[in-house]
Amino acid sequence: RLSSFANSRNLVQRAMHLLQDKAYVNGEWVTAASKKTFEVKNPATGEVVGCVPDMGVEDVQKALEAAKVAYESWHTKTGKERSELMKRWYYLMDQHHEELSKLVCVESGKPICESRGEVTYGNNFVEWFAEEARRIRGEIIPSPSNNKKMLVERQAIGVAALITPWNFPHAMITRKAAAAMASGCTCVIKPAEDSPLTALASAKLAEEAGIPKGVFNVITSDKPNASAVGKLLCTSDLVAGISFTGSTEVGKLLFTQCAAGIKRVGLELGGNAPFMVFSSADLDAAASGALACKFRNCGQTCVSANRFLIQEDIHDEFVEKFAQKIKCLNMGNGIDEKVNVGPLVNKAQFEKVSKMVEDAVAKGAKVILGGKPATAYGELYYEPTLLTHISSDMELYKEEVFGPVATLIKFKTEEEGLAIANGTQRGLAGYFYSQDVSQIFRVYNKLECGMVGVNEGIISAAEAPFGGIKESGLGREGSHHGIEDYTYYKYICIGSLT
Ligand code: TXE
Repeated sequence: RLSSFANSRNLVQRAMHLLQDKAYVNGEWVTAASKKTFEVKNPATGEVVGCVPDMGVEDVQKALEAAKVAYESWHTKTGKERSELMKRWYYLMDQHHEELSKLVCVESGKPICESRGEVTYGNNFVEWFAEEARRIRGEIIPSPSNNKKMLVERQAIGVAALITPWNFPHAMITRKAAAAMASGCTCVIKPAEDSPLTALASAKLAEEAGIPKGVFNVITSDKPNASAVGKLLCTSDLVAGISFTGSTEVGKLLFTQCAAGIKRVGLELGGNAPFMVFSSADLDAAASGALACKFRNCGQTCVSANRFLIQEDIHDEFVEKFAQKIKCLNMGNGIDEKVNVGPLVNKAQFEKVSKMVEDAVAKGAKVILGGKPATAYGELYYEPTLLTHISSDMELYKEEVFGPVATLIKFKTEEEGLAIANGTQRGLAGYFYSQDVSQIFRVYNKLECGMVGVNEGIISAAEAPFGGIKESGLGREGSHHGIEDYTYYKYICIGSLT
């Protein structure tokens, strides 16, 4: 199987030494106790690109025990010591940038140019949090009494369980794990069943960097095992906190399971981002921003624009400009440098997109471009699609489509546009284009979401806090706020020593 990975495409051969067929627990490469495995397929071609252990609760329990033991020595290291080890990990990731990018590309179907961007973005979190490890500060409280010293320290919570999705196989792991490790936590990571190979490659580099055993553990499980493994992670006394990125449905389930043990929970769930274009906007810039925001990763991004709200008087001109740009997209197997739209990740996502478009068309949506599977490329490809005449009863108005489908809605006034933008239980990202300064201040203030792009369609960076409100989640990842999910305040009151 592994040789078929190499034979099938010369371009990925350099990734071979990072390609693992075992999970990484307590510094060792291990199989599942059941000896079961599962295959990882390239969504672009359907070819098997790897095969990894299908682990169950027995295996996860061992990983948690190892992480708990490792926590004792990891959190008592100085910030500088953790920082130095993490920097070595970062340098190795940077040196293996191209191999990591190719793994991202073949296991998720993300075009290679974007996969490289993801690896840069993902590596940045390791660099950022390696530096942050040295800046986790406490406080001295002005004491009401001369006989008492009052201090506050930030301490690591313990073992962090990290459950990640397939849409950013590298960055979702580094964004969580680097923050946890910088704080002094140890991690047990369960990557998505579609994309465990990049996670294992990061483990290989952690091993080479000398990250101590038990600090960074990766367990791999196929979909049928996900709920039992998830339940153990949420209920085990060995786990201090959970961080999850994925669907709102699973996020709510994990939140409920964690409630019994009052565990720390970080949730980064689905969005339903509005992308507003006002009359005063630079329409060429808005169309370029819309293209990047919508079609990046084939629309499978939680901060992707889900509803384009266009002010009435510029609606038709914007449709024309946006359509021209969409027509220039190149679909195909993402390992080809010229491709910028790949396949959807799996059959379930493909069916979700197809059904949502069928539902919209049946309820009156007008297809300007696309609107059907792109079968000439393969099983999981869907044509870049532009729909107008969208109404609030359509599924793709209410829920994120998570595919290459742009839906346009007209609005008359700023108030009406904002009411549509905020009329959702999701609140992750929101975008708008306007050249009117007072409108910019009014609108960003009123948008109900955790992140706002103003005249900008791509907003995420290691330096900035990523996260949502409403049902889009809890907590922030990245920036100096990223350590909050993994630390707690310990107040120390020192009385007189005499
Ligand atoms: O998500 P799941 P899916 C949204 C997006 C997408 C939809 C469904 O709208 O169309 O979710 O995608 C693990 N206990 N996002 O089905 O099932 C699973 O193994 C513990 C948005 O892929 O939530 C994987 O590791 N874990 C999102 C992870 O959860 C469980 C990214 C995500 O899978 C589990 C992905 C359980 N019971 C999808 N069930 C974003 N916020 O970026 C599944 N998992």
